[in-house]
Amino acid sequence: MTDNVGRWDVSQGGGGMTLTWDAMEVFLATAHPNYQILSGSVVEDGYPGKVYFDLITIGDCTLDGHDDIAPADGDNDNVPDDDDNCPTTANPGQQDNDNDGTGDACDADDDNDGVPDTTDNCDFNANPNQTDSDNDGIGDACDTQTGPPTTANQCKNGGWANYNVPRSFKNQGDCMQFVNTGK
Ligand SMILES: [Ca+2]
Ligand SMILES: [Ca+2]
Ligand SMILES: [Ca+2]
Ligand SMILES: [Ca+2]
Repeated sequence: MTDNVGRWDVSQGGGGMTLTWDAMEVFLATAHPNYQILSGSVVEDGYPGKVYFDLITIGDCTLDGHDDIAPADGDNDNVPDDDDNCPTTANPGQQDNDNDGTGDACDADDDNDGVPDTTDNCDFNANPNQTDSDNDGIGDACDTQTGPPTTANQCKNGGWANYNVPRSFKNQGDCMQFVNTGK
């Protein structure tokens, strides 16, 4: 991770430093040997005896004011707690199917349909009615293969349209014909 740092007061390095990029590198490398300086530039802020260093990019740290503070990351997934949609569950990808701000890894209802993931027959497709026309445990909303119908009732009330296995049906009669004849 890299973080852009707006200002870094180098007067604390002993004051009166030579105002060169090389000197800045030496100062930062001494004060923070674990940090890799990726790029930067020197600016003069106009205060006598003080020099500020603008727009430093430093690897693997955040510099906050005059202190280096690594952001808290309770689950060690490299997403700081403040930005993490599951701060106590490692989820580096931060996937959030329903965009409710709670990551899939810690969201008990990933599609916000009111049916908890533990019982939802389509936990990434909102289907509060849980309709499962072919009773295979996969809801119609996410079932790529629904069928075949086995009873006439399954064809009625528009049910025929739910099926695509072994084929789609043109209408209720077509569906009932399949139930009765297998064709
Ligand atoms: Ca984290
Ligand atoms: Ca979510
Ligand atoms: Ca759900
Ligand atoms: Ca199904």
